[in-house]
Amino acid sequence: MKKVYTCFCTDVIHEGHLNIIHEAQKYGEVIVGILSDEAMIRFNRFPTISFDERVRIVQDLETVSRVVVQDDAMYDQVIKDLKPDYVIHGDNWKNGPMKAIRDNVKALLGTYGGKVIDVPYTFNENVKRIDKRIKEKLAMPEYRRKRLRQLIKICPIVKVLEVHSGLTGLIAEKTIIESNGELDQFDAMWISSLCDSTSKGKPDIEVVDMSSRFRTIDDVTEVTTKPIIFDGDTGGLIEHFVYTVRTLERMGVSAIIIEDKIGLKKNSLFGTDVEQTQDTIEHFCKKIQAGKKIQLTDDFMIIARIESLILEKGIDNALERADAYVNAGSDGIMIHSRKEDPQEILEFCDRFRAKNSHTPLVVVPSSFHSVTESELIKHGVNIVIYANQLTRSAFPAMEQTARDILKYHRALEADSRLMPIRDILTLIDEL
Ligand code: SPV
Ligand code: MG
Repeated sequence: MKKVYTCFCTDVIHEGHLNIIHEAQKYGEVIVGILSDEAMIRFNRFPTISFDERVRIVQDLETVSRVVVQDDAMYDQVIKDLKPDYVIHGDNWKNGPMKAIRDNVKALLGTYGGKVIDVPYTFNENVKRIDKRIKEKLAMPEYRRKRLRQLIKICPIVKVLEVHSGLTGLIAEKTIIESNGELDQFDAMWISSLCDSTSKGKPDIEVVDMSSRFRTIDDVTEVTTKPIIFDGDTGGLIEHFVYTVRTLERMGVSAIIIEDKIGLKKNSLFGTDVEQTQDTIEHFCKKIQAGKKIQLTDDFMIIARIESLILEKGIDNALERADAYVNAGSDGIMIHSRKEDPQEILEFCDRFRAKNSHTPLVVVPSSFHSVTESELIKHGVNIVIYANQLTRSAFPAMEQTARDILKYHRALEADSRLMPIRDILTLIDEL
């Protein structure tokens, strides 16, 4: 009997999947691959049920002869192991980022005479409704909040993009690319104090109040499902910080990062060019402890950000603080630097990891931007935040358009760089 293989990355079996199996049966015995969690989050979205449950719902189908694990969105290993005569898939993989997967499968099967079967993709009202339900479940506070901890366990490094509006949220949510045969997307979103303030035309000095910052979170959560890390600046007074923690937790935010500064906060990338005061270890530990005590779930994370390198106090000072903050209950450590050379950051990470193998480490490579994700992984970093690049790319593009309209007294000259009107009209999905 011929072997027909298909791969599912789904939390529910709907009529589209049944149709694929039905078609597959016409060609031989049906083997279904279940995409691992690790591969699914790069390729599609976070699963709403466990991997074992996803295996079980397919195993229960009488029409499926065997279920196997597929560890990678690319089929290389599974095709090598199974040598299927056919690989069957919905024809939606003929376009977009998934085309690379189909091309790869076709080439692999071609080496021994196997064939690809494309079946018309089922995307009727019923399937659309199921798809929407799953997305909405992922967006719910109780699901979203715990996802950062889940991602830290699953991902070699959690990739986080700055967002400050519904629109930038959609970019973090939906951008998926294929590069060198791998699909990739961001895992989470960073509500940066710098970019949230900048988008309101205000300096990054905690002048944009918490109500306004929460409003930004609302705008983002309305249109996305990915988890959120909130830039809490200094966290403010301890008496105020506990309220911030409660609100964020209720909103479904996964983590707050607070920096060990006190008084009038200025952006860290000014370094010692402006006056900035580091908090005492004792006082900052009290703030962490107060936050940890007030939170209601085990999901929410309070991450301590160390400013010792920014303030040129050296790695020993940073390590002493890291130790104290972890002992005070901090769920993670963010270490920051404004040097272009990542050496200092990497040395901190190595020395921290030598003593502490488990506390998540976070870095924000705005100045030391040459460092790659794979280098950071080697040095024990768990979360990388691209903290301001979206804002910095949008501003010059918008400014250039404004200049061109002024210069030419019409919009024609700017138009070739702009998104087509049709695309902007259809960018936002309606409910
Ligand atoms: C932010 O994005 O607001 C940050 C990171 O706090 S940095 O601007 O590098 O200090
Ligand atoms: Mg900030």
